Amino acid sequence: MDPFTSRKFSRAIIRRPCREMIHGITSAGLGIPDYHLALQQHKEYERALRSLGLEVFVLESDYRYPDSAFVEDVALCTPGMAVITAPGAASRKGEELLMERELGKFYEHIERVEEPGTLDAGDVMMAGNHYYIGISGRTNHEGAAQLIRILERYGMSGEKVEIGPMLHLKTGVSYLENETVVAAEMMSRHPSLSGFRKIIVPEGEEYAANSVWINGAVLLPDGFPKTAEKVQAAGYPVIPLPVSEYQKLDGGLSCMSLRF
Ligand code: CIR
Repeated sequence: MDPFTSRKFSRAIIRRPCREMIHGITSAGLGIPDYHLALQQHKEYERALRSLGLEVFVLESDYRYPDSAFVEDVALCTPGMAVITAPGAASRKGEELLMERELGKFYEHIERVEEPGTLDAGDVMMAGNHYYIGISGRTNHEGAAQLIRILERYGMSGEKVEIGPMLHLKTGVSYLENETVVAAEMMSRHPSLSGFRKIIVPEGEEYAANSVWINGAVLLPDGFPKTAEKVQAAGYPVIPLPVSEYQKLDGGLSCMSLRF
């Protein structure tokens, strides 16, 4: 397959936030999320996925895991197999087992990253058959090396990307297919990303570097007009979505779903 062949997603998995989300991990300093507003925003997110033709599977909230609405971190969905991750934050360990059960309904082949490897899939950016894997506070070298070995067994490839103090790789860069990324200034200069056309997020709008390409359109967080304009000018229809309550927990749009 051409490494830059655009894929088409037909399904998504999301998990409703739980009331305990107010105890989720955060460094944002934006205050405590409003659970009811978060639920509304989640439903809007779900509607947007459906409007793009996806069949959406909505998992029940799980009070044991305050961060469990951020489903993207606990699994990586590739076209031929899924990888269950080994979450890098202690309070999130166990979320991946819940997701393994769900993905077993869709995937014949399921692989696992195992400790001492740790990996949050928020650190994994898929570009065709090649995967960029951020080395972060959540994803260690061992976890990334395991993932690369798994990908290679299935005819794909991966490389490690040092990301510095950011939470996850995709906090600062998202792949919009067509050899294009939207990236925060700092990430846009990263040597690993030199081959991509770049849409650089203006200063003050860094949060919008986490966006989601779905079947030609781009979901962007609401309230970042300059980025929206740039993404639109690059030829993508943009769907702005309010996700303020997730931002308060360091979560971006991409973390809120698994698309496959
Ligand atoms: C966490 O710290 O794990 C959650 N509060 C936010 C996770 C966001 N996930 C992501 O960026 N992929």
